[in-house]
Amino acid sequence: MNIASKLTALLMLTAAISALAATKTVTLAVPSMTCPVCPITVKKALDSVSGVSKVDVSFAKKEAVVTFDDAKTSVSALTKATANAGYPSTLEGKVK
Ligand SMILES: [Cu+2]
Repeated sequence: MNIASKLTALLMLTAAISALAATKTVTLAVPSMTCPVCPITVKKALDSVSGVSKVDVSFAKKEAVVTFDDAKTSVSALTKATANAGYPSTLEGKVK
């Protein structure tokens, strides 16, 4: 193998690894938020999940938009975290 093909192989491997550890954004429906203070609790619960980089909770829409590293956490870990905080949630739409 010459250097050029070794480099190409390395680049392909790097691309494969970063494709595995992708940043995803999901919207969770959190119907049990009943007052404007609830989103604070939901945000705290989601922020504490390792791998989560961004949380936006909307009380008006009763949903949480979460950005996370799917190599470190999963949608089920996120819904479990909100449920443990007293706010069961479900995935809305698709994982992007
Ligand atoms: Cu509340």
